[in-house]
Amino acid sequence: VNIYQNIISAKAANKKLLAVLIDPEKFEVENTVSFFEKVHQSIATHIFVGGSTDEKNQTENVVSAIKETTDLPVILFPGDVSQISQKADGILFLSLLSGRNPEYLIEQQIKAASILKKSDLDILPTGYILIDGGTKTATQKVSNTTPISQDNLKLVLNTALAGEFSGKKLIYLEAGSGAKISVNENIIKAVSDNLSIPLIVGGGICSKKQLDEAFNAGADLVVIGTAFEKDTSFFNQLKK
Ligand code: 1GP
Repeated sequence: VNIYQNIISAKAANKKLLAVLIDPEKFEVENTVSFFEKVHQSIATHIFVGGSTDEKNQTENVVSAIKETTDLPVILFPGDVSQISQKADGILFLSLLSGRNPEYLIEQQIKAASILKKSDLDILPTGYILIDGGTKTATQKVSNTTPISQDNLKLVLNTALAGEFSGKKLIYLEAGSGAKISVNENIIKAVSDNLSIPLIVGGGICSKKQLDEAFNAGADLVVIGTAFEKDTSFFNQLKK
């Protein structure tokens, strides 16, 4: 299965995609089966695994448990090079384009290159754009970069376009995990109207209404983590 081709086909068919984000530091592996029973009854189409940090190196264990439990594509969303598991299906190869920290623009990517060259992971070059979500998120702290204000639509748009022109295959607008304010609909619409590659949106989305708003504004794939971590009954509102 080619993960990117599936995303492109879904976009062409206007089929919206939902990724459940699993943070290896917080996920309890013993709950994998019951968690995925709920995932499978929902409209979720992808599983993302990652976090800003993974201090106990749980990624490998968590990915193994997930792969034993689901046929949904499992895509790494790594905070750094230590979070690469060969057991996943693909990886968001992220460049933090909103920041000016070379570590997350190119250094981590160079450190990952030889590992990825030997792997079978589908590599998805992704322009990652951190937007101010109203609170200092882990992404902001760990990357030591400043997010773009939601008022600076022009900068968000130009950053996304620069990503596309540099050859990124996806653009990810990120308000940060647990953001108070998710990426606003005007930004999603403007970026989506101007991009020809698929648009991922995440951070602070915790209701069906917000999910639909993000989709209607033009997000092709929405990522939700915290809302499922807090209460798995949220899956009941997202039944197929
Ligand atoms: C964070 O975009 C993802 O990287 C999801 O954010 O945890 O707030 O859903 P939440």
